[in-house]
Amino acid sequence: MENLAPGEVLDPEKLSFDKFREEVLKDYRFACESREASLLGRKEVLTGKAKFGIFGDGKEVPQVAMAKFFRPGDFYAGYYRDQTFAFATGAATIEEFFSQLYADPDPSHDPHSAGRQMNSHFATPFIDTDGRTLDLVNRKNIAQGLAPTAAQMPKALGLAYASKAFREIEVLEPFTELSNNGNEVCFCTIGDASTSEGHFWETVNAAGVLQVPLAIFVWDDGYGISVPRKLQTTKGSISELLEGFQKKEGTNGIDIYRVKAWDYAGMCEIFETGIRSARQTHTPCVFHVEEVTQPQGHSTSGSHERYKSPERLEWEREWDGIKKMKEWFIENALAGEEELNEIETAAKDHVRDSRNLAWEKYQEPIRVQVDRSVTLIREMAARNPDSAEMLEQLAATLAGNREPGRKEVLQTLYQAIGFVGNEVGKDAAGYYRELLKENAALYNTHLYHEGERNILRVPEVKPEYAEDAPVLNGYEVLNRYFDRLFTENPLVLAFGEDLGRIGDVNQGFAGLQAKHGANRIFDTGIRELTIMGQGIGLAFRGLRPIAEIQYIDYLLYGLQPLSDDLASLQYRTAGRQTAPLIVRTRGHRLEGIWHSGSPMSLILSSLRGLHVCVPRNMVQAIGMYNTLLEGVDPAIMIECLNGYRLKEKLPENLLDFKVPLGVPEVVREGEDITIVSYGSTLRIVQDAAQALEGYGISCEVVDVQTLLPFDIHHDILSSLKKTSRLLIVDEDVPGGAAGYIFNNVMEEQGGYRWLDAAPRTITGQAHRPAYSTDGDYFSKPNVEQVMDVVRQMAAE
Ligand SMILES: Cc1ncc(C[n+]2csc(CCOP(=O)(O)OP(=O)(O)O)c2C)c(N)n1
Ligand SMILES: [Mg+2]
Repeated sequence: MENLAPGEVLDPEKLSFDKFREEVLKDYRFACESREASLLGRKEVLTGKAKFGIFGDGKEVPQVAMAKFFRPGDFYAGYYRDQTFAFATGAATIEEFFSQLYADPDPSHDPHSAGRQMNSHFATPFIDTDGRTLDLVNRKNIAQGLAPTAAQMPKALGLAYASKAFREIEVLEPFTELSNNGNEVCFCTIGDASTSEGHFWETVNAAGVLQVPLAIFVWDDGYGISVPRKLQTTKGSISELLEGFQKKEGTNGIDIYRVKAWDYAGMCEIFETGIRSARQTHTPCVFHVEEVTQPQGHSTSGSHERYKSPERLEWEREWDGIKKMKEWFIENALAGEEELNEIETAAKDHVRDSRNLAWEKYQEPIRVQVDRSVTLIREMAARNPDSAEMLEQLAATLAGNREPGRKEVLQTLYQAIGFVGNEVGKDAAGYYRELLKENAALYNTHLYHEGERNILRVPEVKPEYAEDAPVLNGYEVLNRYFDRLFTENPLVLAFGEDLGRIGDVNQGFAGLQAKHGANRIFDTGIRELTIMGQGIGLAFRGLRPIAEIQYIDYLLYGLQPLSDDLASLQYRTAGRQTAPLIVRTRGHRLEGIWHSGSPMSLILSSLRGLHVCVPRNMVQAIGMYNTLLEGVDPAIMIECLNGYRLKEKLPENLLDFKVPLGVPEVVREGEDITIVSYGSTLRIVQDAAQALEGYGISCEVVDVQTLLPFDIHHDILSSLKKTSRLLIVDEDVPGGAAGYIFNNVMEEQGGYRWLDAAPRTITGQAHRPAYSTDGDYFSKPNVEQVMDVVRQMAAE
């Protein structure tokens, strides 16, 4: 195919017959290899060499057709059925497929997830080890999938939206390594049953409104595990249901196509049409791929005979895509049965060899560990005749294990050392510790970026103030900052509900859309889930989006992609992918049940993998934005809702000063008690500290500034060493973020050793905050409460 760009459309009339034949036979080979990988993969699970398997059998032919139109620069966001697509696009090899199935933690064996993901979750690198974005426009890009159904949808919207941004935003023109005039299509796949999720509908609607090059392939095999289509989809047809979205003359919308999964030639033709239009005109499309089969059932966890009728099973055998593709070759005299049989045999051999190689590579380092452990245990036995028999038994069991894991090695060593003690078992204990370290590197790394752009390497730069520095409302300080930021940094985009025209509900962006363009600062529909997805996708593609959740109380609507996808992304790709999205929101307290939330413990539990910034005012927030933009990790910024109208001095070095993450600030020095807080309650604490002076109590007030990372230098401990008393104040629920801080100071920092009085927390009430001033006073921490507790503690 030397005359064709990779992924370019085949036109039989332009090609010689031989070349055409060669190309379609290659597709047949990919399909056969993929089927073999599914069959063998299932066996590996059933014989115990792998723990779980989910395969793409039955979906091979649509995927080789789809792969033909996937070009360098394009993106894929899909789910666990798409191994054939990964093979056909060159994103994965069969050997890698098996390495992932075995959970091989060596990233050179499973480069997609370093053994951290279940099988068929592929990923191509988006950044290098130093955090630099790669030349994505020259690569076929696979955004790693995830198990939650339809979770690929929100980010797919963002991946497609980036093409629109690159095409329309003038200041992005120089970034030719990221985009070629927005010609990149995002290919998105989803199962028929998963279209029942809200994620699907919100994404389709947003794509129809925004007009972005998103191509959605629905693999309709009639089931979501055991639940049939008629219980999933109104009228039993997703394409029929989507008809109202159809784009017409003079409207926006999407194009909807219906194809049959066994019709290779028909799919090639339709996919080509839809993808070309998406690429050129940014019209989104949905391909409803019907009559897909699932020869081995859903996964290795069950058997489909339990819920499919004998007739259905018979139909699936008859309409198997590979069988039909073979018939098509023969009917059209493209190849004879013998030639096709040879391809099938070669596919079997190749898959078997790849599997063997993957297994050998997976087992090799473990066998080295087994051998060394057995030797060490036998040495201990020689030196310790009393325990020799038991030790020999342990050594023999480990040596005899035909499929040992790292876990068995460590368990055996631990037991053996237990028999003889650390003295006799000195060498084994040393080896044990070495292995713990090695395994921690394999299994517990890459939650955040660890290379050059590690956020903790960003040094502090203090704000500088002119003598006559203006004193402005907090929102005005932010507004000046965003204006400068959008002037200097072409990669930033900001969007959310009411963020464009009116410049957000608190005017941080007021007037900036008119100045910097409606394609850089813009309004979205009310759809928090896909606003987050839009941000994730844009960040994947090398941009620096700031995506808004209007009030933190509405974070729950957008939490799923943040938690499942964004927070786990660097971990589950072992650092090969990141999406440095900044989620901007506002919270803590204003008015009533849904505008006063401070759900920090919800965030702390669900968003490990993001940084959590809780600035006390807007200048601190700006310093944190600047720091975040130096790194490549995602983050959430919680501005104080009641802080926008507080007066602050405007720094001169607006774009340059940086607040380091994980470094608390002592905002008031004192001797008698350390009060730790952040965000809006910090002001309450400061007022209380001031008033407590009148009672002769000297309070040291510490602003933690960020909850993740948390006090990396143990500054709170230093304060505690001086005061010997600790009070933590915030407005999350009891035992929420205050409990988290408590745990950090007591356990991580060993703070309990310095206490002269019982440590305390003051938090919001367990119920939601009641409406109005009195409701706030009795629902959230207040000055008198802080004073009262401090006075009690001082008297202890
Ligand atoms: C949010 C969520 N709920 C439930 C599951 C369990 N689950 C995994 S696959 C699946 C069925 C998906 O069916 P479909 O979308 O048709 O894809 P198929 O597997 O048939 O290709 C379910 C319910 C899940 N992974 N995520
Ligand atoms: Mg299905």
